[in-house]
Amino acid sequence: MDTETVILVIGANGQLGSVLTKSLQQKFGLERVIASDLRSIDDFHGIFEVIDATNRNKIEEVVIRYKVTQIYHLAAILSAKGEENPLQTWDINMKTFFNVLEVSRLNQVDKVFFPSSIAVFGEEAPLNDTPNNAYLNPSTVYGISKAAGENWAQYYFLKYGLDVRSIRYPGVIGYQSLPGGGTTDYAVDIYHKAVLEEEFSCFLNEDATLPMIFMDDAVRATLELMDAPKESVKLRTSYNIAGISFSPAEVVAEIRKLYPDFKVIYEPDFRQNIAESWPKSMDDSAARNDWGWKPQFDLESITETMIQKLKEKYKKGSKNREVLMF
Ligand code: AKB
Repeated sequence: MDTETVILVIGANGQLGSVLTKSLQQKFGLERVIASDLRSIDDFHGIFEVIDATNRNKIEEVVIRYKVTQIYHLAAILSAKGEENPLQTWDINMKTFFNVLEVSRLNQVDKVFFPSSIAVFGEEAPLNDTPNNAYLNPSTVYGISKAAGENWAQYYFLKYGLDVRSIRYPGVIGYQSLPGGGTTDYAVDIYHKAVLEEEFSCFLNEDATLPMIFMDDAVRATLELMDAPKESVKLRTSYNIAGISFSPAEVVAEIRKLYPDFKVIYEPDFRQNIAESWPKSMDDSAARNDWGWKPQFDLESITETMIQKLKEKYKKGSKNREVLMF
């Protein structure tokens, strides 16, 4: 391990950011990871800085103060929420990324992580086993910002030698934290409802198959990509990664093995249209070949783990989902 590594996580309160931050703390030590977000968290264990990533000076001040060598930029407005105010979504998603790129370039940050998404694909891409280099015509402003971000990542690598690395995440499923504003969020919410023995209203159709990944796999993929030798990272836009693909009906069938009376009603809204424009499954052979990616969790193991962990959490805590964030 590089003894000088100091990591700044931007968006550390988010669904992926909160779990990734803990993994980075375990790997590098509490004093080597600076978590940041718009608001601080009570009883956060480790170093926390309040950063609004639209403020370049604030990012730069923290980077200089802590001698940051790596930035994980996880702040973004996601696909569904982003459609409420497209221009603001574009502005925030792009401005924050440009700030990270510029601060990194000007302050000799060694590596940057930029999360992309299956949302970069649209109607023109093959629906099944979507290849890494499929045509990108995203249907959401979030997807457009991610597709543009991937190209800017490559631009900064080619023009300035900035080592930006990126993954196109499927929907991430984890018990540790809650997603917010995405089209794949139902796949986390459904487990909470099952454990609480409440009816679930699904905003997608029962056959809306989407690529998904378990949190442990998503975090491991991120750390493995960031650890890979520079010459192995051949794609400087972004890597497809696949976990599993399933529809709401398939996850319901799996949950009913444990909760036979689990009730679901389907009330598709505008998010169904977004889901229809996305791939059903991803070809992740480039990630497998270049840096050895391999998922470990299937729908059965995800369901067992989600239900067991959420049961423990709800037994310990209150029924208020928000208190389950940490
Ligand atoms: C979303 O649904 O917007 C995200 C994503 C797939 O990027 N979870």
